[in-house]
Amino acid sequence: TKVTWDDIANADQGTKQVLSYGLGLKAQRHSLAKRINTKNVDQIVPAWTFSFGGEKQRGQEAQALVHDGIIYVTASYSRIYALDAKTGRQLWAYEHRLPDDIRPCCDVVNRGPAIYGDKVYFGTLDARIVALNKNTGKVMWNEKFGDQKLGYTMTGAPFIIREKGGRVLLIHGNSGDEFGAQGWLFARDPDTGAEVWARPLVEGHVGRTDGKPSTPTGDANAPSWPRDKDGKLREAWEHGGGAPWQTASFDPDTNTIIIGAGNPAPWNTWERTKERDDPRNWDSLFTSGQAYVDASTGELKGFYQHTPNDAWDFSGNNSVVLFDYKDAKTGKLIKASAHADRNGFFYVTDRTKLATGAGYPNKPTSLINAWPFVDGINWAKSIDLKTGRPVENGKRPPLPEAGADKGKAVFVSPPFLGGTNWMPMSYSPDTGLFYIPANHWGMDYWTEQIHYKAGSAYLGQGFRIKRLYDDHIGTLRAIDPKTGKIVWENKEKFPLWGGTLTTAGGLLITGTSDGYVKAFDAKTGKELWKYQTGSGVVSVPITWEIDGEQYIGLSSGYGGAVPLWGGDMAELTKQVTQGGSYWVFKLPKA
Ligand code: PQQ
Repeated sequence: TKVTWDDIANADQGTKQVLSYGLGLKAQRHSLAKRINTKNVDQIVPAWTFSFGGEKQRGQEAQALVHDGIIYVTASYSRIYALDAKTGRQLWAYEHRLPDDIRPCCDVVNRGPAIYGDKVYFGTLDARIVALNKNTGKVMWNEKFGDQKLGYTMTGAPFIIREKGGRVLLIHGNSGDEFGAQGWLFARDPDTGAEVWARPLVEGHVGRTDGKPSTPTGDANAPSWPRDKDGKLREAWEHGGGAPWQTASFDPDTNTIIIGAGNPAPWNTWERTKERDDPRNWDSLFTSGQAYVDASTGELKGFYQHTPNDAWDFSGNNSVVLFDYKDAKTGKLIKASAHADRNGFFYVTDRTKLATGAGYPNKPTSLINAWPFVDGINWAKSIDLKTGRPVENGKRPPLPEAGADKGKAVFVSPPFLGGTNWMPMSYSPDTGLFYIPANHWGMDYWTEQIHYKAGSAYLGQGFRIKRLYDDHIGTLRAIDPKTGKIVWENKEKFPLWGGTLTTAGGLLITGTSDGYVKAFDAKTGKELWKYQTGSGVVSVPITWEIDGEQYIGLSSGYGGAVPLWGGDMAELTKQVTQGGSYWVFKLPKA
C-alpha cells in the first residue's frame, strides 16, 4: 500500500511503522513498543543479520525505515536495500554509480531514506537525490542539486512534511562546508523531484521559488559578514557554508521546518572578520545555529545562533528535537525545542517564539536555558541567558605572526568533532530525560593561511584531537531538560558515534564503536544487555512490531569522521575491524 501523509504524521502513535528519520515529526526517537522491556531485554537474541556485501565495508551510519513489514536501509557508498523485516530476505537493492571525484569530508556515509506514496528517497555522495519505487527498487527520478567536484554532497536523510496549503514536500539539504560549499535547504515535489523552493543559509544570498529568484536570506547586504576596504564582501561570504547536512523536524501547528545549519566556511574565524576587528563583532549568519523555515514559502522566519562567528567547526547541525513540558513555576505548557550542540551546551528554546519571527535573528527571548552536557568546556564560560550568546573565554586561535604560516596553538574543548556530533539524541516522555551520545576530548588548534581553491579543503585551521580522561572518551548522558542536571552517565573507552533510541519498555538502546549494541534502563542507566556485532556500531537503532513480536534493528560497520580526523582517537580505534551489515534482535519464541 501507499504511504500517506497521515501514516507519516501518526507513525509515532503506533509500533508497526517507522516512517521518518527521528521516528516522528518531533524527532524524539521514542517508540511505544514495550514487549521488550527492562525485565526481559537480557533474553533477546539475533533474529537475522544481512550483509551489505561487496568490498565497501565502512561507515554504516543509517537509520532504517519500516513499512508494511519491509525494512528500507541505506549503506555507505550510496546504496539502499529493501529487506523482509521478519526474515532479512533481500527484496531489492540499488547501488548508485558514483563518479571518482566525489568529496565527502567525513567518510562515505549515508544516514537513511525517506518514504512517501509508492517511493523511497535517499541522497547520494555525488549530490543527487534519488527516488525509487518502493516495491521494485526501480529509479523513478534522480535530481542533481550541486557539483560534487566543488564538494557538494549529501549524507543526511531526507524528510517528508506537509505544508499548511496541503502540499506534501520532500525536504533535504546538502553537505560540503569543509570545501566551501554554500548550505541550501531544498523542498521538492515528491512525485517528480521538481524543486518547489530553495533557501540558502548564508545571509544575503537569494533563494528560489519555482525556479525563479525569491528573497534574500536575512538582510540583502549581509551585515553579519565583513567587507574588504573596496567595499566588497570578503571571499568567505561567496562560499559561506551553513549547510543543513542533517535532518529536519517539523511543527505542523506553526507550519515550520526546524533544522540545524552547519559551520561557516572557512573554519578560520579571521577570514570572516573585518581586518583588525574583534571576531565577536561578526556573526556569519545563518551558520552554526537552529533555523526555523516557513514550510510553504521557504522563508527563514526564525534563527537562534549557538556559536556566533564559529571559529571551531562546532556547526549547529545535530537534531533539534521538539517536546512539550509543564513549567514548574507557572504550570504553563511550554512548546520547546532541545538541541545538544557540538559546542558542548544543551539548549532549550521556546519554539513558538522562533517560529513567529520574534527570534529572528538571535533575539534572546527564545532561549529558555542552556547547560553544559560534557565536562571540560573551555571555549566559553557559559551562555548568557539574556542575550543568548556565549560568554567566550579567549580560545579563538590567533592569527599567524608576521612571516609565519601557522599561528600559535591553543587547547580547545570540545574539539571540532564536538561534545556530540551527528549522532542523534532521543527523548523519553516517560522519564522526561534526553539521552545524548557524548564524548570527552579536546584539540590543539592553530590558524593557517587559506584561500579558496575549487575542490580543495577550505579550512585555514590545523588540529590534533586528544583525550581528556585516561579511562574513557565516550559518555552516554541522560540530562533533565528542566534543570540541566545529568541524571546518569555511562562511560565508554572509545568515542560514541551512534544514535540513541528510547522505548515505552523503559529501555535506552544504542551502539558503541567497539562493536556492541547495548540496552540500558532509561531511568537508572543500569546496563541490562549487550551483544557484539563484529564491527564498530556508528548507526541509529529503531524498533518495530510484526505479528505480535517486537524487533530491534541497527547497522554495524565502523567509520565516519573519527577514524579519518580523530587524531589520537583515530589511532585508538585502528583496532576496530571494518564491516557492513544489518542486525535484528527479538525475544526467543516462548
Ligand atoms: N560527518 C561526520 C560523520 O559522519 O562521522 C562527522 C562530521 C560530518 C563532521 O564532524 C562535520 O563537521 C561534517 N560537516 C559537514 C559539512 O559541514 O558539510 C558534513 C558532514 C557529513 O556530511 O557527513 C560532516
